[in-house]
Amino acid sequence: MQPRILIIYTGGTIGMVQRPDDGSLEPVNFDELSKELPLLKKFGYNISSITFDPVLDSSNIDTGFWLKLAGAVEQNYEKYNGFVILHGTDTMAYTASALSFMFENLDKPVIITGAQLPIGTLRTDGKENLLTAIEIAAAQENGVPIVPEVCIYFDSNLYRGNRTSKIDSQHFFAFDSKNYPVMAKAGVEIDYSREFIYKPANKSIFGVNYQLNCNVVILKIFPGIQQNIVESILNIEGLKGVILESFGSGNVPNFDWFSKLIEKAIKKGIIIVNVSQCAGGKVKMGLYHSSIDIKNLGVISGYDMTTEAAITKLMYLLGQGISNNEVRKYMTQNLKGEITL
Ligand code: ASN
Repeated sequence: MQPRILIIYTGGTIGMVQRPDDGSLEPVNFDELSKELPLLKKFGYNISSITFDPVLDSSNIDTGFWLKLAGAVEQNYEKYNGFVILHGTDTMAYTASALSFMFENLDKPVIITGAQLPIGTLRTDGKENLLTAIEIAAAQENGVPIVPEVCIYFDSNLYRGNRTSKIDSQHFFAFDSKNYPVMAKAGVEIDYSREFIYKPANKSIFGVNYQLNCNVVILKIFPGIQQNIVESILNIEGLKGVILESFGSGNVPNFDWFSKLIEKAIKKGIIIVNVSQCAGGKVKMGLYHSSIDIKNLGVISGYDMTTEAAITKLMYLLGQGISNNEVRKYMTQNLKGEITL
């Protein structure tokens, strides 16, 4: 039987054209986009598509968009062998991370891709990205999908979605995954690194968890950060969780005022997770004296999680109506391959 693939087009540069009035790029619908791709028929797959209304520059997405996207996969889950999501690159890593936590018992490929140049332009990267993403979404071995994960495919590389960050806005090599190996490389053949691909252990029913809590913030530390700024952030009404983007292996200024503000926030029940500003490596609180205080105060280590994975995981866990202790516990456990412990 022909593989059945659903393309979900949400927007992004891949489907953009220049506005006649000011020359800026904005997304158009999938009919326009598919005019550029008569090649799709050559696959011999059964390919259907749905287009989001409105199509979006991915800078405009919010958690409502994730619910809608996850819902589109859920409604069509049984009918298709794999899914390709066309998405803007700017927030693609956040969406990939969020979906990885929202999906339960995923056993089919969900491959997210997009482009740095619109598909209608001559030198576009969108054609290769889309065509290979479709091939990966359809790839099976003995009737079983090769990549049953939420992934980002971009510029010849297949990445685990929740390990990926956007690292370049100008070049086709727009994404990287410093702390987890590439899961497939597309050259003459698509070369899968099977040892790095998740294999679902038991067959449970696929579902989506739609509960997210957005009362979270990312606090990036920098030399010169002021007490009143940190104080204001940590006192935001209703704040439940903070991703603290620290230096190097988890270091922060060990000024007295800083430690006191962290202590007060944790005592109020705010969960603080330490991730590094470095793209590679991991948080090791206590390695340097400059992270001992926050460790003792109860800041949680995010180990080698990306900021994108950490913030979406925190939204997901805080949405589950579980105790703070449980949120803290699961934050430091590997839920969807997002963390190396
Ligand atoms: N601004 C665009 C977006 O994220 C960038 C892109 O897709 N390359 O929608």
